[in-house]
Amino acid sequence: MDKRTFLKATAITTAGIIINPMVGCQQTPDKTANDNKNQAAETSTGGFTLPALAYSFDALAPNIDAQTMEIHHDKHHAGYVKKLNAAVKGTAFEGKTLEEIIKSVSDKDSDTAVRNNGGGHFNHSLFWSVIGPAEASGQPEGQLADAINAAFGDVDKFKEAFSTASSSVFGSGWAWLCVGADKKLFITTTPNQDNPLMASLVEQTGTPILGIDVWEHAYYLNYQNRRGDYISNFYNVVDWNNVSERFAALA
Ligand code: MN3
Repeated sequence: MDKRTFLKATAITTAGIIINPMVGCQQTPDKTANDNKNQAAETSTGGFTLPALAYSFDALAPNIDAQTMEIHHDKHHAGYVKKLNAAVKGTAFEGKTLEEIIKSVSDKDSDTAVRNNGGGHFNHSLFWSVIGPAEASGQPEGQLADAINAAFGDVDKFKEAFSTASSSVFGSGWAWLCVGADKKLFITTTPNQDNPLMASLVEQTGTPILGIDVWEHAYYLNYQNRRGDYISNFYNVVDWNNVSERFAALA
């Protein structure tokens, strides 16, 4: 499928959710102001939808292959969205925004489905928007570059620390670059589909501005057991403009 066909095919799923994960997300050509309005209405009634990718499935190859992108987005992420909609029905979460849900889930058994699928929807929405074609990847600049230098020494040292954190996740989970309440950057990891905004579940609460999915489904088709290679190639497709916008929005 070429890019044009892809965009057309996915336009009907365009979500443009109006919370953090999509800040600065590139819009597809088919996107209209009306989509935003519809999404706001849907979000307020718990009708969460799968956000379209701003690039084609093969746009990140060879760093992330097309088949992985397609299955990851169309099957895994779509599954979280569907199950989240079912899970919130008739609960106190119904009618809340995704961010409100993420911030308020607890470790109670009754929250498990919302925690896993709400986290899955939030985390993947963020993930698709902080990655993109390698040729547009860029480097951290401006305020974000200053904050990275202050927190980690320099960009290479940040990457080293982020890679170490990503590699250390046992089983399925995520590594994150977060902004804390003090506006300083820190790196953390979460198991499964937990997120650093889940204040009652994590040791250090923060707003993620970059995340890497280290579930095997994110890399296994191309990299098999070589998680380390997937992590090193991830930096080739980080959309630093998006990450910088996220940081600037919080500063
Ligand atoms: Mn995933």
